[in-house]
Amino acid sequence: MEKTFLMVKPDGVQRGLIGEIVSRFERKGFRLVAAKFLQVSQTQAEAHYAEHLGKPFYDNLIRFITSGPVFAMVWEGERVIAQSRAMIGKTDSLEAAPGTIRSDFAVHTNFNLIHGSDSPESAEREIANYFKPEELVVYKKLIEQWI
Ligand code: RTP
Ligand code: MG
Repeated sequence: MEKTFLMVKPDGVQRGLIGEIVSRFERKGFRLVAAKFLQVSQTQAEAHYAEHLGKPFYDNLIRFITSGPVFAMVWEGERVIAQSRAMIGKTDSLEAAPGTIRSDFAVHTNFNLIHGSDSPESAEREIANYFKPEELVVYKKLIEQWI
């Protein structure tokens, strides 16, 4: 089954939106595999946003993601990478479709509340950046036969 890495960013934590955001993925029918409340280190941040190195917003991005605690998660489910990106919405909240997390709660591109992996390769790399393999919990939920 496909896995993705999702992270409530420092602004989402400060605004008290961890519960709201986790709830959306639970209700959708995805399965929580791992979760961790942590402060992102400089090294983790640079690995996380390596693709943006050299862009004008890079320094701000690293400062922001290390500025306070985050809620990091691994979720599993059918097409979970694409579906969670759809639930999150476009990077700029103005372009995010109504009903998405960023449309419903974000105002600014730099404070867009949540990160979601954009491909299977990113998901694998990002999960490994925050979790040890043994921290991913394997279990069954009987309700999944209905999802
Ligand atoms: P994320 O990686 O954080 O989940 O967001 P994303 O895929 O929607 O956006 P991405 O292109 O990966 O950019 C990472 C973060 O950089 C900031 N950003 N600023 N033009 C800009 O000023 C600009 N473009 C991107 C955003 O905070 C974005 O979430
Ligand atoms: Mg991205």
